[in-house]
Amino acid sequence: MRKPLFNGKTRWQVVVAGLLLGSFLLTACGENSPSILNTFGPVAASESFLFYVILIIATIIFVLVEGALIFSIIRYRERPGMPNPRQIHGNLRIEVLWTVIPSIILFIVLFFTIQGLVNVATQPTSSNTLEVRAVGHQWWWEFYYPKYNITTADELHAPVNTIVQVDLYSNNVIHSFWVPALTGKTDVIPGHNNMRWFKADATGTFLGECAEYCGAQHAHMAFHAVIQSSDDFNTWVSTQQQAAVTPSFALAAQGKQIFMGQCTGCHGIVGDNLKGYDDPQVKCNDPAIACLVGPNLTHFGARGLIAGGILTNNRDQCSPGADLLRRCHLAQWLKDPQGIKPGNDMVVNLTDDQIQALVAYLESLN
Ligand code: HEC
Ligand SMILES: [Cu+2]
Repeated sequence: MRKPLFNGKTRWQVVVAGLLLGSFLLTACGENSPSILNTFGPVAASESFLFYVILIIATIIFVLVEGALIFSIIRYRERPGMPNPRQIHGNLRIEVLWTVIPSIILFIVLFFTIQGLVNVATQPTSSNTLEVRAVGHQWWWEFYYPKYNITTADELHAPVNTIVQVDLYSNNVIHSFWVPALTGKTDVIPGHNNMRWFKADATGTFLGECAEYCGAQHAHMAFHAVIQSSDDFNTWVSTQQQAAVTPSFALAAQGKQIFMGQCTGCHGIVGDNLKGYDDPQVKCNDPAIACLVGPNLTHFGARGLIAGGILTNNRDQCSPGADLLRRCHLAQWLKDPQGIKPGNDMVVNLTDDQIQALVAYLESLN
């Protein structure tokens, strides 16, 4: 007799280890992680519909085929003294059937696929389409609104129930624009300006990510799609159109001075080193213009994320104090951007006092 692969005790150990390892498969199912199946707009909905169509068809085929296989293995297994089964090689009827049936099934899948492609590709014409240019940098997203002439980073704001046309630009490597709850991935290719549209059915903040490997910090190139009521969106736009506020207290004024001395090589603040959003350096997506390396910080204090979402902007923890570096993410970023996001383009060397002042200034920029 053959020896069993595992004896009783080891078999249990294998089962337990298998269950524990298998549970890793489910660890990505956190409540807050975005899912292509939990959709908030027609583009993502049509993509997840296609997923279900294929899943259902594939499941039916799997059950039928595997069922027939298992049935045959058991029912027609070899028993002592059984003759050879009847040979059906070259049976025309069976050959035709198992060519025609799969073809029909594939045509059904093709039909839904083409329908989905058309749905996703055809941007509905609407008089109040919002145009946004999304620029993929290494490693953060910049959003420029041609109609309003404003630029921001890390947050794509848009009104609910509005067609949003996203023009995709890169002047470096290929990125991919993806907001799982709102729209599937579209490549962002240097020199080839792709376009993606979406519409959100509900207000809320949805996570976006870069979906094409673009370098060491590719995984930290996230953004928020902030979907607002049209009133809230209009308020946001008019706030963004303002120049940065003048510092209202001494520490912030000191921060502004440090910004002017050490940060303007890479960052812009309208009212400080930029005259307005008309400044050519703002329209960074035009490859003909040598643009600024870092995000526009004019209204940094109002943003929720820092540097492609590697940190949240927890400004309520950023009031001045001795333990600032322990509480405030912005202070941590300014202290050691290379430690937090190795390889990114920001290199600074600041004293803790300078950080206090810069945090006071930047977080005051609503
Ligand atoms: C050599 C260029 C460079 C210099 C100098 C520089 N930065 Fe940056 N900064 C960047 C880049 C690039 C990023 C984005 C990094 C990323 O996400 O990969 C960034 C990100 C930031 C962010 C996060 C912005 C956001 O919207 O996510 C803040 C805040 C910031 N820098 C502040 C400063 C301050 C204050 C100074 C001056 C003391 C400074 N930086 C100097 C290049 C620079
Ligand atoms: Cu990227």
